[in-house]
Amino acid sequence: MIAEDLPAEGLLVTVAPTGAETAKADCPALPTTLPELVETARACEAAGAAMIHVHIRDDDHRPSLDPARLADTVAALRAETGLVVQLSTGGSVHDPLDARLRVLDAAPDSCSLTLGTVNFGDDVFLNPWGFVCDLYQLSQERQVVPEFEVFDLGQVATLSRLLDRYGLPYGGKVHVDLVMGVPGGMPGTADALVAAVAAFPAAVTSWSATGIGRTALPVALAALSKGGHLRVGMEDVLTLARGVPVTHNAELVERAVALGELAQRRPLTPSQARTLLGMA
Ligand code: KMH
Ligand code: ZN
Repeated sequence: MIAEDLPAEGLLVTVAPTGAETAKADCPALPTTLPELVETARACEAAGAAMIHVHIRDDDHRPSLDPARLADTVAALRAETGLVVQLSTGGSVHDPLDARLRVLDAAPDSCSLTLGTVNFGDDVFLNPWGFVCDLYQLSQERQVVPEFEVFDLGQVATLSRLLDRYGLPYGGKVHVDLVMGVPGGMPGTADALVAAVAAFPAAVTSWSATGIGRTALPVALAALSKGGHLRVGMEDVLTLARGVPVTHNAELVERAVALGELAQRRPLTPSQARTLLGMA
């Protein structure tokens, strides 16, 4: 593939349409089946998304890391969209570490890689240092581009430690996603975002941010004002405003694109996103 020039004002919009935390019974609009996910991905690509962060569900709509299902999902998204396909290695808080490592067997373009353990509401999202190192080295070996998920400020220091020990990711770019406003992690505020961005190692080449729930808008606006990119989707946000439920992930992508337009940023195409992330 020929590397495309990247416009300075380009905005990477990533959609995280499903997650592992919301029950289908509580939110029928959540895409939990493969046909629903593909339809969502197509609509979100048309609305301006360039990457999709994927969690899959089983036939009962429960979170799953089933290897065959993951491979089928990657194949279907590649066949039906041009989106950069990122599989979650975070899974749900109940998934064992070895199953999370096996996600890379599905050969996605990208994988999430969380840089440390964090309280996650009443649960614990476990990411011990040894696991972070194993997952990182596996991503290098399998030529999968990691997206470094940061839930708390100390995890930025862990990114420096990881890069110092094992070098750059496959593709040579370092892309970070700030996940803000999780009960147990850093708050979804402009102040916390500025502190995290200021602490990034020099090797970081791009970053996005997402705010959980009602922190979505303050985080998105702060990210745009600091030159960051946006992750949106029903993994993190289920209402557009108080009492106004999201009925389709594309609504959140459209809102991200509209916010970007106000900030004079234009959505990157999937092909431009591949250049940004070191995949081209
Ligand atoms: N579901 C959370 C426990 C990721 O996808 O890598 C973790 C999560 C992060 O969503
Ligand atoms: Zn996720």
